[in-house]
Amino acid sequence: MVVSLVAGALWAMLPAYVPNNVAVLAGGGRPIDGGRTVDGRRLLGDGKTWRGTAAGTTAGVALALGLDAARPSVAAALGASLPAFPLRAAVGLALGAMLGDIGASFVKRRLDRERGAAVPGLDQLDFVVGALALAALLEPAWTLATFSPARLAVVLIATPLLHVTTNAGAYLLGLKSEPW
Ligand code: CTP
Ligand code: MG
Ligand code: K
Repeated sequence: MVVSLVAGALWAMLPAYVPNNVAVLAGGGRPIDGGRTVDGRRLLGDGKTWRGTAAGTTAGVALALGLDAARPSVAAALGASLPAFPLRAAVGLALGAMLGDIGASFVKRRLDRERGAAVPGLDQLDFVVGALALAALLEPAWTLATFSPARLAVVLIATPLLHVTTNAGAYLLGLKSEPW
């Protein structure tokens, strides 16, 4: 019961978790804002690049396709009910996660925080909000059925914990310049 709930919630969110981590590995090159500033502050900053965003989104969608292929055997092994990903849901979760993170950078720059500055809460949940919002826009019935209130509660509790640990790990491995 609990295993099924937690496994189902995390499985549903995996295509939204992976894009940010892949962007860290693939990032670099031209920033999305092209260096533009508003009131002396960068629109988004050098931490949001075309390459990172494209690679992150592609990885999230590819992962969803892989999860679909693995779903029957994993579900049977765990005795859990796991969601399948229609393509539009996969794109919504992966691209939405990237857009949520980009939106947070926009907000951070308006608050005069430099690239890399930590904003607790925003940093850990921006991509969750973006992913769920774009999935809901592109595949509303699937999103409503997949993210039941119980799964949503698991997502909101587990995501900040996972985000903090993976980013601290990436920092210790020298992949990321800040531990958040
Ligand atoms: N990254 C990227 N493109 C994105 C998101 C992330 O290229 N859309 C890469 C960048 O190299 C970025 C790193 O991943 O520096 C870490 O991502 P994140 O912590 O989101 O960016 P920050 O550099 O901390 O910048 P910000 O303060 O704007 O969040
Ligand atoms: Mg950061
Ligand atoms: K971020």
